[in-house]
Amino acid sequence: MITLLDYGAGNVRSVTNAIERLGETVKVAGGAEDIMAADKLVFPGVGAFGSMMDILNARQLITPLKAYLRTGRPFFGICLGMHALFDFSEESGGTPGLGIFKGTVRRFKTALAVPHIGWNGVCVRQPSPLFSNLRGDEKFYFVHSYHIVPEDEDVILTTTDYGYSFASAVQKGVIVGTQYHPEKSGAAGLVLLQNFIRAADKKSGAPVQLSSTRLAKRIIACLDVRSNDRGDLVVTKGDQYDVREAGEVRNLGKPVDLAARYYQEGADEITFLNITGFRDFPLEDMPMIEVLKQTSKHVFVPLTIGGGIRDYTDSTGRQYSALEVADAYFRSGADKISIGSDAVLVVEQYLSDGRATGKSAIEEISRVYGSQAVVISIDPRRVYVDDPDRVPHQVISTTIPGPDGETYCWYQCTIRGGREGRPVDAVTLAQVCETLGAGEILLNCIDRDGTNSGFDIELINAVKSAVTIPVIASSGAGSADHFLEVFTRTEAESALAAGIFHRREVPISAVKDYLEGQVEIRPSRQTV
Ligand code: 1PR
Repeated sequence: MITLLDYGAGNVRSVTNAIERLGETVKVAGGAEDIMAADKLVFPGVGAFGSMMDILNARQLITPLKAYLRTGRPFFGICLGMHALFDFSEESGGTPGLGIFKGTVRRFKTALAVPHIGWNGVCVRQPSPLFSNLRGDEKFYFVHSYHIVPEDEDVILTTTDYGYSFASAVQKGVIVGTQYHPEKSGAAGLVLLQNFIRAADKKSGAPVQLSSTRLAKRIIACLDVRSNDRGDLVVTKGDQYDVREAGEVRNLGKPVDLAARYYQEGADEITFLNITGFRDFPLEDMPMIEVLKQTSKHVFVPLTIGGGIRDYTDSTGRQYSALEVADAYFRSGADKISIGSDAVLVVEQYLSDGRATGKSAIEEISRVYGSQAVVISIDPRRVYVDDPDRVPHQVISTTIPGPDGETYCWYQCTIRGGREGRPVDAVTLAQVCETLGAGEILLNCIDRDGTNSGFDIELINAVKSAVTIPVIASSGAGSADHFLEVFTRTEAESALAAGIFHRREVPISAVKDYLEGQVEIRPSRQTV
């Protein structure tokens, strides 16, 4: 039996699912007695360091945790659960940590995008039971803005490079911690977790010793989900956002089945977009919650969910906040939520007031779950202009002229699934959302969606150069070569596609095999 410490703000479902998949039972620890009775304790942390320590304090869990850690029983801290072991974190001023390891937790200081999101490698610095049956050159899933800086170099189990080398795992006797998420790192992550559970006492050296690591470009499969006219929840796909063919909603499969297939084929991440979320009440739209619960039982890579994340009032007059909607999604297995329409309205308000309210969905969700959990999904379309000075928007010069030979355009944001254009451009939207606390941009393009004509490189470069958070390039992929193009002609951290994967025109593994050796990726051989 594995005891899982749940302090209420994290996604413990994924870790529970991964442990149960390995045939072990999980007891979720609610109080001090559970901690003291545990044989093996796993502490997955999500959110911000300060709020985590405040909750542990308020629940009087600090003393039992320290006592547990002193008794020589196995402990596995994941991400923030590892940060908690240190003296303090820059993330929260003076709030002390558990002080089991001497050292601090610092914010990344690098010109690269922060948060550090995605699959990166590890340089294994000492023999460890955790690396039994692993080669040592696998990639694991990271998502964080802060990293540990141990005073004692001897406790460093692995290092990883992101702008510079940082400690990505620690080990001291039976206490281990990883910055990466084993529960989200596919097959390699499950082996790591199994090694902890099975308690290999024997330390084993990884056969491959990397001297440096590189973050992989991510390949993301996107599932646009809605009910069809018969009321079945289906994966659909639009042509420039029009999902009907001969009057019927296109039906390309069942969400849970398709997600499982993409996991097997090597997707680095899976995104569900509830495309009618703008008009449905998400918490009444329970099928999406069920889709997440079912998917997260079998799919051990990050899951993002979007659609309908906003404040709303239901038919009985009860009010829900966007944070409550997000809470429900995180509890059901989501790692990130994505906000579309609401982000545009928030940015319009911000631009008109000249300041943040502190109460928008972006601000509230990122405050509780961390910026890395908040993705902004932008649905822009090109608007051509003759003269860049005649519109109050960020205009680009384009090599793809407009219908009247215009050589400038701006990218108009839309809401309600592309149905309504708004007076804000995609570049400004991305910048303001970053200021408000968003951690990633999912950059769609209505002009390219479903066309198989390749990504809009000009759009991606315009947005990517305006923000410091990661950007997911989306819309238009029609071949493996389009992925090579987007990764060599832009700085996008990941690329997302839907149609070519749903129609089996190019499987994810074929995209990866094509990219291998040309672009840093998580190889398909690691995704078994
Ligand atoms: O506005 O917060 O409720 O969120 C709704 C979400 O649903 C938004 O993220 C929006 O992008 C999405 N959405 C709404 N309507 C549609 C539609 O297609 N009618 N889908 C829609 C957006 C775009 C991509 C697509 C890529 C790749 N789909 O995600 O998967 O363009 O496609 P391709 O590779 O086939 O070209 P809210």
